[in-house]
Amino acid sequence: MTRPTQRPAPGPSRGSPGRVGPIVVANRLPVARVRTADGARWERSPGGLVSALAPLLEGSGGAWVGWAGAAGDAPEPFTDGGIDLVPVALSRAEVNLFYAGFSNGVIWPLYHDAVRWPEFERSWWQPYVDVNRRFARAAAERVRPGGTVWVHDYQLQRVPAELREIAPAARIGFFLHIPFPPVELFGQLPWRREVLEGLLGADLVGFQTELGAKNFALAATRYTDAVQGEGYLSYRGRRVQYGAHPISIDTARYAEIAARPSVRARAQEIRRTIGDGRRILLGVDRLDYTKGIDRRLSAFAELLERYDHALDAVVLVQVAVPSREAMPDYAQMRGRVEQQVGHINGMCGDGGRVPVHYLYRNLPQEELVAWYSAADVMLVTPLRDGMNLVAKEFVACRPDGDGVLVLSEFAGAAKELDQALLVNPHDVDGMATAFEQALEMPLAEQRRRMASLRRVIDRRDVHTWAAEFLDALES
Ligand code: ADQ
Repeated sequence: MTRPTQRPAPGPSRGSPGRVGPIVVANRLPVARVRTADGARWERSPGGLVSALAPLLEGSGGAWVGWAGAAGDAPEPFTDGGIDLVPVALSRAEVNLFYAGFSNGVIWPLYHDAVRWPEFERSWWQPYVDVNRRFARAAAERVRPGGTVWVHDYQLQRVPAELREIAPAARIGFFLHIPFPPVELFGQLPWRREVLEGLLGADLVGFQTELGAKNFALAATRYTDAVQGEGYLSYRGRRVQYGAHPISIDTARYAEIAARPSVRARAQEIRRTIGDGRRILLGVDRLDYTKGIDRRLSAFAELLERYDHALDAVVLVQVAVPSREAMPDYAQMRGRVEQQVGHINGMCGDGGRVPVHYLYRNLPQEELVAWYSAADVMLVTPLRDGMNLVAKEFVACRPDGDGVLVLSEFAGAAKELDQALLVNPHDVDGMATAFEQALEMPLAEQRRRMASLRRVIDRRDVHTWAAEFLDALES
């Protein structure tokens, strides 16, 4: 794991001396326990959320409330890298019922347009409420009167209301990292009112896109006594702001890594060895059924059929990060993807060269950036995605301004990155055509599109995102 570089917080209002930092509440703490030769130690987790929020918290009187990742008793609160960390305990049963069950078996599929059927298992709801209450209590113990609490994501939708009960003077923000579904789908949820009431405990509810924000407001006015105002909801005598606050990446950090001589050399090596005269198409995803890896592989197989001498022309590298491996849906998905890779390579490979390289692992950040830099075409084709940071990371790692991004119109990122080649990930033929178009795109057009994409992530990086959200919450 790489340790994110600490950057000063942007803007005059953030991180200023004497300013009290927020209490961040997220399912996971920003550190993970790693084994070492002489025991174990905490290591800062990589990722945009951690690098955006860490500078706001360090030595600020703020804190991060979250689960440390192991079932059973929680460690005592401690400080790491200048951040006060407040571990919340989850029993083995709660990891199954609250996390794997309700969060990932009901909310995750339902909010991703039910691309898998959500299991409305009744015994999962109460553990979800109980665990959310525990997170709220831990936050309430830390927050000062009038202080700010920023709650994150779909595992903790009841926290704002639970927290308001016990800390009514707090400023409470909630950000949903995944989509908020259309009301016709959301309405299927047997606990729809309780979930909405949970969110309505916040002063500001943020979404990745305008559509998510609209879906939420419609559901709230339909299933609770919230009343629509001009850009806000009136709810039980309070004003609940809501809106789109699209997350971004640490653009400067990715660009800096991509410019390192060692990374450029590694990218050259990848082109020479894996590319070997062929154009490289790249996919990088958590192995999740929402990411559309299977349909992408089908579209690549279609492309191979269309190309003469395909084996000498193109290669697909699919990097898949292990994810939720204990859940049957995920294990099946992995099996299907690996079978498909085997099938394509068996049909089209020649013993020496294969058309698909498949890596099932986490990569160190420098290695990931080298892959982004080496690719000719980046394939980001989820069936539904809140944002998709991989699309933005690819753009940040193209210092020469070449390369093509093929992007699903169902990723939140498509709203901002509209100069990508947008595709419908369900349309295998259409995707194969877009892959062809990407491979044949003249360099001048690649550069023109890439410059436009780059402007988007230069204008709004993850630090701007965090600062804007907190400014909106505290104003
Ligand atoms: P995710 O569903 O996890 O996030 P995404 O936004 O693509 O999806 O983020 C994945 C992260 O994992 C990226 O930062 C990427 O660099 C990293 N990663 C991918 N493959 C890797 C590999 N092999 N090795 C190491 N790192 C790898 C959820 C939502 C998204 C939303 C984010 C942030 O589902 O829609 O964009 O939160 O809000």
